[in-house]
Amino acid sequence: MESAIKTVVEVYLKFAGTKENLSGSAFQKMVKKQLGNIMTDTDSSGAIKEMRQGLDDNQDGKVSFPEYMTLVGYLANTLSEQKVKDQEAAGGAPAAQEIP
Ligand SMILES: [Ca+2]
Repeated sequence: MESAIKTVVEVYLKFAGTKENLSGSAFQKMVKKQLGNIMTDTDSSGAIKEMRQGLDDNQDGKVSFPEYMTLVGYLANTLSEQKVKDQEAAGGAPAAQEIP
């Protein structure tokens, strides 16, 4: 858990460089290099641009740390939902909400 949190912060700082935000091109690079296995469409610059626009709460064209954390939370949520589905499909442990 601690190493995962450090990684989330380090990846952001690596791609933000000395700036306080991820620029459009930095965000493109970050998604392509870091999220190719967890997301689809990461080879599409247009799809990544749309995703950035969806995250960009203050509409400044850049991704701030809180905006980046929205993406991390979204991906974690998607991953956990997918794991539940996989377990159900495999006849494995039921989802927590199904346990009486
Ligand atoms: Ca922004």
